[in-house]
Amino acid sequence: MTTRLSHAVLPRLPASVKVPGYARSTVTAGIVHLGIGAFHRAHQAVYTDDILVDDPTWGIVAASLRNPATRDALEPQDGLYTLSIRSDEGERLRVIGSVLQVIVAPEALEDLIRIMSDPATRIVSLTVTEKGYCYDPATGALNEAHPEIVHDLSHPSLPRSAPGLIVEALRRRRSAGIPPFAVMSCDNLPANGRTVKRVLSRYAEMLDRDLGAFVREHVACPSTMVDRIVPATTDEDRERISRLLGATDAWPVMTEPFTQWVIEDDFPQGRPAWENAGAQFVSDVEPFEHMKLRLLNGSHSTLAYLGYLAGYETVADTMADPAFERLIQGLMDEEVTPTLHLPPGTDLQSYKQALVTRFKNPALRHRTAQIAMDGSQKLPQRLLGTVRDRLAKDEPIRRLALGVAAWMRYVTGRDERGEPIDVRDPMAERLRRTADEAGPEPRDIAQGLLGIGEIFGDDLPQNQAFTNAVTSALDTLFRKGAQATVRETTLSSF
Ligand code: CS2
Repeated sequence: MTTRLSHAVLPRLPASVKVPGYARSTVTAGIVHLGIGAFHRAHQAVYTDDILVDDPTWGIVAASLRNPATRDALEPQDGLYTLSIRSDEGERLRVIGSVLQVIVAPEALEDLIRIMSDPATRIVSLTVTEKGYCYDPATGALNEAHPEIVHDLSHPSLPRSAPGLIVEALRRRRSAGIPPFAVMSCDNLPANGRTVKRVLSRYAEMLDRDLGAFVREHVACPSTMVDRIVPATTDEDRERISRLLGATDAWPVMTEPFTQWVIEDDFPQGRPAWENAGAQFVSDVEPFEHMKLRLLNGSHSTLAYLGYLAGYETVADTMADPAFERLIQGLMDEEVTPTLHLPPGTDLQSYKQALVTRFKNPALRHRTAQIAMDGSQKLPQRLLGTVRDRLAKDEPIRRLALGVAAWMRYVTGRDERGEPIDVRDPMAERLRRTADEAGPEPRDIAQGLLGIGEIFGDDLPQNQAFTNAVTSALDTLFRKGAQATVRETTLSSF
């Protein structure tokens, strides 16, 4: 196929493919988005695409902080890409036009900072994953020894990290008398607005006390809860979508019908009317965030490690095993639910039922290995917060402990058949070393890994109920394997 997806081919696409309902030539940039991965393109970019008809001043200039792959795919197609919404009812296609330009930060750093410093940019949003915040996952404080932070502190006008970039742009705006943009984190961090604010103000303060105070007092960082499952695109997806379009799309994005976005309404320079596209503006995101991080992401990580170890490639394959479904249902109902303060009006039963259906979506090939990535950055907000709340009330944590133990088993780097696991994690080296040095005994491996304060803090390693539960689950995992352990856990009474 030779024709490439672009403006010129939009009128010739099949009628079933939804295309932008606005003239793209009239759209101007109002948002700079850092970290243009598939998630952003299936979520915030779609809500934005919906509102551009009414207000074309909110186009997105997106940046990749490292990798040129997204720019290379989207530039030849005028920034357009296909969103494929998949379920057992079939596949719906929609072309998204809200991304006007993709900048690769290391190649065009000055251009990026210049656009961020422009008064038209009123929001800087981020999906840079947990590790992109250069923070300590256990405390949420800036990791001052992080190599990129160390670099940026000594070269503040040539930043490599997301905090470094944002603070440099804020500094320039301040000295030019331009009000700061709002910084909107769309990552699965705990209290993502407060976390990004803490990281930015500390970094700014280390550069210059006044700048630190300015960021703390004047930069709005609304918290958000984002939700949509977005498996990585495969070559087979690329071929299928291109065939359906009749034009090549080098990087379509796969997703599910469900989507949710809850945002704290704190945008001093204005914001798009995303509520017209289904977003909810609220004054406190935390109840939504806890519900989502603990139920969805906590289950996801548990399924990812146990499912991978049991030899399942995707979440749907794992959930098709009744023992795993029972485990997740029990985890949500018995262990997570009692820790939640629900958002007003929530029907928790339907929410949880919908989660099970979403996990089982046979049309989404969401790989367990994809979710297993970066566990050191994910565990605290997905499982350990729930663990702490339950320990404080002397409540049982067997399923949560099994999730943590499965992560430990996974990061040792060898699967149940002795094959290597490609552990992708900013702490992979240290995790592997810690496990190797501990030797073959599960008890020693658990003790070694529990000693990593950036993940478990100072409190959990001291808590006997926790260390015993994790050690015993890890021991069973090593002796019997994931499948038998899950079966046993879901059959024994609590
Ligand atoms: C997943 C999330 O990869 C992961 O860690 O748990 O990306 C998950 O699919 C999203 O948070 C869903 O909103």
